[in-house]
Amino acid sequence: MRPLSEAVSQVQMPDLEKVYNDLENFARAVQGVTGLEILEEWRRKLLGRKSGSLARAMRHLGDMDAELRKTLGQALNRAKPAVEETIALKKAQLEAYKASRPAVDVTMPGRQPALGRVHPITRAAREMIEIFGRLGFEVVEGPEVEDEWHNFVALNIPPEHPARDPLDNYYLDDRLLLRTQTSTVQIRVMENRPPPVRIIAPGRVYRPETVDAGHSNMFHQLEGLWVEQGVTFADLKGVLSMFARAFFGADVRTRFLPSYFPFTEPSAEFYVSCLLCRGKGCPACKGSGWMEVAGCGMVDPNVFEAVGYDAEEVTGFAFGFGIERPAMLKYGINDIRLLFENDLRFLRQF
Ligand code: 2NL
Repeated sequence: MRPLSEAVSQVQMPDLEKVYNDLENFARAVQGVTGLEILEEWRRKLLGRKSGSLARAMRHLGDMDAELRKTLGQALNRAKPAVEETIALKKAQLEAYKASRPAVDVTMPGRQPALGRVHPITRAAREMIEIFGRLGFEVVEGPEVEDEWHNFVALNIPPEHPARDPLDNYYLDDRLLLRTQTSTVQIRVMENRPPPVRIIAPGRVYRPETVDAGHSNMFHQLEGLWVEQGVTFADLKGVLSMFARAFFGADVRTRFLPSYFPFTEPSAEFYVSCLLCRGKGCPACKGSGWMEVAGCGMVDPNVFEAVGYDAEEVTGFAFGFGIERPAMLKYGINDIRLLFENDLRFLRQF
């Protein structure tokens, strides 16, 4: 720095105040420079060919008398290499630091990972699975693209049955369709292992429905099947009643009304006391105090025959819950479409 301050003292001329100030400021600031870009700015400011302060000062020399020109010229000529040397030293220093600095600062606090959530349908399904698990039911899964045998024929749904109408199903070609219930999975299990079976089949099912607040053309079902020697309708009532108390609350009431399904005989609809009005009657239960949550019944002997089980040897019951409606009632969701739009503002609430 000595040659620079010497130079600075020698260019101290009133009409060349700027170069003096710039050089002095540079001399003061250079130790504290932390970036190559700032150093480059200084270089341009002082040494730039056209508008650097040294070059500007030089251009004044011609206007001065000989002696002043000589003194000043010498001072400016000495200042130039002094500035260059100082910049070069600082540059080397900054580059050395940059090269030696570790690439990762291990002392920096970590980034908070964005945690996802469990979708309300998944949450409801898991709760249902957990409860049936305690009752000894095993979870099975199967394909969503099915053939007519597993979706209809084996379930005792004959070719003329309205459920097979092409307008009520998503057929992919004349053989395959998207399954309309998860019974297909239970048929596959019975085809592949001998009784007893005690299984539940949760999963997506598809029906061409007009979508509104209460209907979706894709929804979730959880079907159950218990086949064993001596299983009765009383077992069915016991299992579904225990499930309802565990899932909806200990004080929920239950009832079974006669119904019809091609794959069960006898068949019933399973109701729980309305979860919103606790049975008093409200718009959600259409004033009845009851909500239907499942269909059920004793497995039809024709189904056993289709899968190769001996209907004289075993009996069984089956049931089918939708997952959306119980989930919506439990978590206070009033439009089924919210469940499938994947709007984070909705999903973050669970
Ligand atoms: C409903 C009706 C039900 C079944 C599903 C079933 C499965 C086999 C054999 C016999 Cl492998 N039945 N499943 C039985 C009765 C009703 O679901 O309305 N679900 C929402």
